[in-house]
Amino acid sequence: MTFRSRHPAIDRREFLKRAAPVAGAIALGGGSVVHGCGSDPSMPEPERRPLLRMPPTLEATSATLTAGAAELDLGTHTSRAWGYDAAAPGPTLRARVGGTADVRLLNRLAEDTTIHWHGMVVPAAMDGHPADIVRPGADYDYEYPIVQRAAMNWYHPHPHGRTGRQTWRGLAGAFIIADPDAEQGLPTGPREIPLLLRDALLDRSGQLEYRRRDSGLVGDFPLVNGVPYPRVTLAPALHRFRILNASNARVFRLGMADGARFTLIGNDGGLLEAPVELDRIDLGPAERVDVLVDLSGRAGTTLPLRCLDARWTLLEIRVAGEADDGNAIPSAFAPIPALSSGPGTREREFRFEGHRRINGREYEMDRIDFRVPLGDTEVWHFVSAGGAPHPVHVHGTHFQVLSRRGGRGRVFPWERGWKDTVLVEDDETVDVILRFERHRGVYLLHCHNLEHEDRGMMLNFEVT
Ligand SMILES: [Cu+2]
Repeated sequence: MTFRSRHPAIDRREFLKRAAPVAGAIALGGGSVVHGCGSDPSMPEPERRPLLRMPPTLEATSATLTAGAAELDLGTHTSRAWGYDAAAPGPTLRARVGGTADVRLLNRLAEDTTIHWHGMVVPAAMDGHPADIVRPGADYDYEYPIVQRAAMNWYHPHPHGRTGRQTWRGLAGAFIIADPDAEQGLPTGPREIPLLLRDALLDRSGQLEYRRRDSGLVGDFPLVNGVPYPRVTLAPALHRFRILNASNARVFRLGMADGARFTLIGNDGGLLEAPVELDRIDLGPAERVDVLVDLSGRAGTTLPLRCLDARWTLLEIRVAGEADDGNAIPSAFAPIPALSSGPGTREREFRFEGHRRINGREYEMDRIDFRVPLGDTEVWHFVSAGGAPHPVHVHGTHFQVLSRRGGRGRVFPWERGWKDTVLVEDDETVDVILRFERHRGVYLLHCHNLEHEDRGMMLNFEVT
């Protein structure tokens, strides 16, 4: 049975009746911990799981995205939300390496917004910088060539001080850059499945709720492509999952329930050099992984994709149907040349302090905090100084992770190759090497805990 939210009084009564065992805890809930979750979620795991939805697909060569109101279908009822083209998450954009993106944003919200193309190397004026604001009722044409490797990137708002709320309300979508040559032999079509993971909170009337929380807003139940605890039925064949952590502040510890292994093949910056067998991945906000799961020979079984530390079954995969010979897991992909430093390599240190400062400073939109010469290779050190985890994100290029000192003390398989976001936990320093090769102009370095970002944990730098 479902009910619609057009009559708030009835909806609220109905919701409280359905959610009676947990309703009293909602006002007290919403723990500030990033790992794990409370025991009284505002949307409990249902006995009958709703079907996984796929966001609609749009060719990025000529697209229009309208930012405005949307409805989130939670299975038991709908919640008001925001979305692109009335969908949360918004359409999955697709483009090819060597092609172009030409996307017009229509801002039909009642407040300023921008679109940032997370993971895309674009000219500064196309990057959705907070200074390039799009007013309510106004439009903006984002147009740029696709000059980077195939990968799953994503798009979301980046207006200063409002990114957390707008993204939480539902403004986010995947952007898949394809390269048929590099990706030869990998599952496509219905065997390639984008999974946008996030967490959420509902208020007492069952509506999606944003709360101000300096440490980062963490929800108490998961949404996968906008659906709470969904199920999907897949054929007994190899599948490719393109997974994005689109949450504001939660780290997802991904794994299969019975410890089954899966094959990591890529991350933020595209394919790794070789597949890696894993039973667990820690995915911080804004990070992506590209994973193969072999369902052949598993017809009639059910595989739960779990968030291990929150103890959520994010997605129940039911295997059914005819087997086909399909795809095999490749043994290797293209080599990734390592960036290397020398005696003259410039180094910079960035200390992420508490919930709002980098190197003692809060963000100011008109201040350039440092300058980087185009084409120079540099080593940057990201230091956690309280308030972690800090998922550190660099605009305008990708980097390679050299080392992690202190804390977890190692570079994980999902941090190899090219990255644009790296997770820095308490007592850690993460060293990365990078080079800006494409565009001059003003870009951002910031924490992708969106509440940290909104409170000022962000710097402007200019590539000169
Ligand atoms: Cu942070």
